[in-house]
Amino acid sequence: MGDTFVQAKVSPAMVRPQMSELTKIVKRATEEAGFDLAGIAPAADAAELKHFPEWIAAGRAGEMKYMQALDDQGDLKRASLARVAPWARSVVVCAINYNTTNPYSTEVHDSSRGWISRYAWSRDDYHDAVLRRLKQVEAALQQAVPADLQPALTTRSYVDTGPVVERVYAKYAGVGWIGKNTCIINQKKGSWLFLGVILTSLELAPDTPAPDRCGTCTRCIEACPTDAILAPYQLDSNKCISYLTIEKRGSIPEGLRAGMGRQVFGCDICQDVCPWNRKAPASAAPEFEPRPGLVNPALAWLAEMSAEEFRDVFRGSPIRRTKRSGLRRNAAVAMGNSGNKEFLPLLDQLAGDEDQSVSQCARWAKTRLAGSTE
Ligand code: B12
Ligand code: SF4
Ligand code: SF4
Repeated sequence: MGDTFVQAKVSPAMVRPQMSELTKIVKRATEEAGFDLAGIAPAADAAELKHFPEWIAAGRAGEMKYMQALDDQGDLKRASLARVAPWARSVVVCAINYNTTNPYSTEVHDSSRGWISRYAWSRDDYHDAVLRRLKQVEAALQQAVPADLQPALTTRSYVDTGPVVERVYAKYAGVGWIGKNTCIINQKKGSWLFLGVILTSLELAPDTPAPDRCGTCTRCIEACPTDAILAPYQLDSNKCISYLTIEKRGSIPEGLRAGMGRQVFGCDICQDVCPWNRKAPASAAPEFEPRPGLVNPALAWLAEMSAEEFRDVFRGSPIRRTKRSGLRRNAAVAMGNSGNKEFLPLLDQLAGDEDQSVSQCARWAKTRLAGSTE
């Protein structure tokens, strides 16, 4: 969750002479920690942030309450870093590639199988994998600061949960541009990147913002099955399959179920079709290698998973976020969209499930499948 911090007594004049030396040390530390990309952004409020309150006001965050967290003055925490962390002078933005040499969701067509998004196959939850590395960089930064300045130094590391719209700072740190699908894309690495940020009271030398290289392309907007990308750079979470399969609790709005296809956790489509991911390199980090069975998983396996098996298979995995209930609900929807009538007996069984969100989606899936001509 976002925090509000008291301004630390740091005198920018005191640190400026060491700025370039410290910047070099930080950059080296990000490499040593295993990040693929890193850059420095000023902690100022960037122009893109003015869209954030509009986005919240339009209800685009759906039920994600943490996105709507307010500070003591009643303002949205994430709308202004200058307000919520006035002591911060620089944001160190780090990115790590999580891509592996496995197919894209747009390349697999077995109707008995579903899709778990690429980022969630890994052995470690990315929050842990990224935070561990950020802490290493943070420690190097703290060590590099002269002893007399250390009492005035404040640093905070975040992956997702800080009061920071990470992609905006990633752009200004030169890590990548914000694509029309709203993801950060790097010219060499593509967009299979996790981001992490370190806020610091130090003034470090900022990088140049990454230029937008989407050009006239609109592939992601056209490929999105639920029309969740309302316009370039504008995503409605309520319609996004990633939100529906991971964040949405209870049942899934009926009108959106058909568009979900066979996605059971997250969605990669708007990145799979992006030309900048055509030659995306594989990650060097071993912890992003997939767990067995998660690349293009069997839908029946997921739908029939006992509580015990769910615990075993997904121990320490980001998939725990949707819980067993969410995963089985999503698998039921996916079976309904599969056109594969072999799922009818299993859906019959799930239609009587004690979990309402599962039984509701299974009943819908049965009807859809029975009427399917595939
Ligand atoms: C909430 C959230 C979601 C939500 C909402 C996504 C969204 N687009 O906002 C949901 C659940 C849908 C989601 C899905 C995914 N997420 Co997410 N998510 C977040 C989180 C926690 C906050 C994002 C946020 O603040 N959104 C608010 C909106 C307003 O911001 P935005 O869409 O980025 O919009 C900015 C720009 O578009 C900009 N803008 C720029 N130019 C223009 C021009 C105009 C005209 C306008 C209007 C706006 C505009 O304005 C906005 C800022 O105010 C971040 C972590 C973090 N703390 O930042 C991770 C994060 C963005 N997610 C991430 C990932 C990996 C994903 C998924 C790929 C997971 C998956 N495979 O299912 C999908 C991708 C879907 C997509 N196309 O974005 C990564 C992205 C890495 C990257 N390369 O960009 C992040 C950074 C997590 C991390 N630490 O690595 N996510
Ligand atoms: S993640 Fe999927 S549903 Fe969400 S915007 Fe991208 S293609 Fe659309
Ligand atoms: S698919 Fe095209 S428009 Fe969409 S993010 Fe990639 S380059 Fe940009």
